Amino acid sequence: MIWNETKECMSRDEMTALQSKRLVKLVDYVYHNVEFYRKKMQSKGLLPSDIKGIEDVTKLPFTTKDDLRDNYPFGLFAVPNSEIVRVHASSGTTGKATVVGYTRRDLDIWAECVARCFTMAGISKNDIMQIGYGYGLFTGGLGAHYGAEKIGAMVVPQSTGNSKKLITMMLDFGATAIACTPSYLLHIAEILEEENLLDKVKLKTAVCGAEPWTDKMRIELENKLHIHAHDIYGLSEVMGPGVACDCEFHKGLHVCEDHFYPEIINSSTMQPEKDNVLGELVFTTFTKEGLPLIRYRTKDLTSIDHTKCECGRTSARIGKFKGRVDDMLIIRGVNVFPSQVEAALLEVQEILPYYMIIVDRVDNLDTMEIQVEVNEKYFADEIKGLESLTKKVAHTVNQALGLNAKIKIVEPHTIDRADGKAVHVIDKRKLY
Ligand code: DLL
Repeated sequence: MIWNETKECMSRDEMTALQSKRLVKLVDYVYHNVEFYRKKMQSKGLLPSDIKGIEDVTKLPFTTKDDLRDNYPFGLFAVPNSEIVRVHASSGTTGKATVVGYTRRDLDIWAECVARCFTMAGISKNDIMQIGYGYGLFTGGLGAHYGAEKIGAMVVPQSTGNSKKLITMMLDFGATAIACTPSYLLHIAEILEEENLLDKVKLKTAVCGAEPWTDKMRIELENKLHIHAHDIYGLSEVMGPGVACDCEFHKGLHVCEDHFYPEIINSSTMQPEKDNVLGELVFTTFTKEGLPLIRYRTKDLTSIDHTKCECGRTSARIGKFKGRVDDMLIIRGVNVFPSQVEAALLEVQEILPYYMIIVDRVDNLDTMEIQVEVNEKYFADEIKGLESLTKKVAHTVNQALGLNAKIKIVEPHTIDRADGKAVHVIDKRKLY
């Protein structure tokens, strides 16, 4: 069985009719079950009956990550906690997590969407699939896992952090498919090459996402490992992986449009953009019960194309991502906001709030160095204590971000004072 190909191959008119029906139902649902949306709609003088079809979506208010944070942890849930069977979380702009909740039906739909993406990438029940995304609060591991199980693949829940074991099992089990971040797969490919193991690999397909990557990087991975590599997109607020994926033609990522309505807006005017014009991607979730979202601003920059794809699918396609509207960095698949780093640094009294985050990619793995100024008082008489201060800062940053960073303590007044908007990040990776 091909997962929901029938739905994906609906004509545009049929899709629009389904989306209209689902939007009307969704608006009624959130109005009656989420105080936040009821108030937002009331403040715009909107009633559910004002939304008659998908063409009315632009009348609805936007939702942002800040809204989720302000309603931390469960304030935007539309069902009682007893109906939520799982939560995930990702970083918020100030260090407070963004918590997302799923009902049993949400999890079923999520698995179906991921199964659809993996099927699009050519994966089937005959595959042995390693899941190399982190399992835990991050949606990557468990999200990919249940999608792969749904299509009946033999799933190896590898998670991240032990490349050696992953490679051993890849070879011993004869793994034919893998899901992980593209940079992690490049890292794995590099090790395989160094150890002369490339010809022992049975891998045929990789489904990579959670971070931006270029077509050039895809082709490099494909050539090195002799595989087909596909791009999978998603975000925890909307669901997790499986919101969109590219087919064998790699001409954009097909959106699971019957569940997630994509819009591209101009983030200055907040008005919708036409097809093929770059703007901010916005999603409305049609079928989510636990955390339904109306016009969620992803901050991801891309464009949309509603024409039929060469593969025959009629679903809207979003282009490869061109960056973000905000300053979020994605480092080894982990979302990092400079403000989180700043908040962590401010906890250490010996240092000053002047810092620079330098991100690079070494051996295909992201690295992060944080240069931070030490307080003059400590610098003068505590040079010998710098090592322990470095450790202290590293620990504080690790606790806040869940990531290791190299800390470099520098003398007072080393870091440039900004004339205008402070620059806190130097990103040396060539991702876009
Ligand atoms: O990264 C979900 C995911 C897991 C997607 C595994 C794909 C595979 P978050 O941690 O909430 O969720 O981060 C979401 O990551 O807004 C994008 O900026 C970025 N992102 C995700 N997939 C892609 C991709 C997961 N294929 C944020 N290309 C999003 C570019 C991506 N950026």
